[in-house]
Amino acid sequence: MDSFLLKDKFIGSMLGTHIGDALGMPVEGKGYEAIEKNFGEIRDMLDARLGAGTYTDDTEMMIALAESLVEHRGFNGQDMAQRFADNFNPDRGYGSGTIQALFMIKSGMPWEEVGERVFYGGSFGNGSSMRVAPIGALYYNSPVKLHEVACLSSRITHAHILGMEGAALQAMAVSKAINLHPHKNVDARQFIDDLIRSIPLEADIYKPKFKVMEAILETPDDKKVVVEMLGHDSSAPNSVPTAIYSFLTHTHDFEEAVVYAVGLGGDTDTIGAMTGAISGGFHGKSRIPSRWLEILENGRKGRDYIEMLAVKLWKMTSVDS
Ligand code: R7I
Ligand code: MG
Ligand code: MG
Repeated sequence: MDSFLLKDKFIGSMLGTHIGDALGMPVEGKGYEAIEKNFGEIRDMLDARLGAGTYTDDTEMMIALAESLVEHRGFNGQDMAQRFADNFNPDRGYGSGTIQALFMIKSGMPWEEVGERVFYGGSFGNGSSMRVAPIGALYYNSPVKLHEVACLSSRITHAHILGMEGAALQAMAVSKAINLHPHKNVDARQFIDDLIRSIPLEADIYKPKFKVMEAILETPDDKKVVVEMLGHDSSAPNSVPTAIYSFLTHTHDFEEAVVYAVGLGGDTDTIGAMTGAISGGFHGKSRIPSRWLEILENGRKGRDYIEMLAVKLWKMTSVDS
């Protein structure tokens, strides 16, 4: 793949996370009917919480994860855990299990011991899936390494098998999108088949979901069925497949994919963030609407900082290969 296209895709995937997160943030927790009734389609970032275009825990954790990968030229569990804890801003809205994990890290507990203590055996929330765009990018060319690092990064806060498999699936979906040419049509069934073949799925939850997904690929406008079948809550099994579906049913356009994901209601910032990561990895930053890029928060760790991290990850792939 052309190196500058690859760079555009790395940036697209990480800014895509920020965009989906910020677009979905104001309506997190609302149903699709309530969103339709009160807002119609959400195509512009609304002023809520810390302001229009601001990110939540999804992007804040992605930033910490990317900082750690860059600093250590790969995975370092203790450092990544520490960065999650150091970057933690409670005003951004974190899941309760992750807050517990971050306090255990802050108290000095070794990172390998933290994840399993959350919810007595590990969380299956989507908190470790929403932040993995940098893993999908850095290891776009090394699926075995991608799988290993996605699982390890999840273990820090989400040690449940469903949390780890969700993170691995989401990271692999990002890497597959990065590997596809943005001007060619995507074969959705092929994408799904490749995806489930590339992750060793032990738990019996994701595979049947992907079968259902194949059956409803032609009817994305029936939101009731999509939400009933795939889910839209903050567990990984009820949100990672939903994000992949949002991308696969709207591969032609970044904006349409993310607007659709947010319009499904429920965990809108996170399903938006994960869809944005995949779709942004497919299209690249250059095909993301400029009105969205312009409104993203851009303070010390905002839009430009995220782009800089993406460029550093891209440079790591060209040096190593
Ligand atoms: O996964 P997590 O960081 O939450 C992420 C969500 C995203 O929507 C963010 O935007 C933010 O709003 O929060 O936090 P967790 O608390 O680990 O998991 C999220 C939810 O998954 C929990 O609140 C539970 O409802 C559910 N969950 C579990 N419930 C029971 N038993 C996850 N694991 C378990 C479990 O083991
Ligand atoms: Mg969030
Ligand atoms: Mg959320």
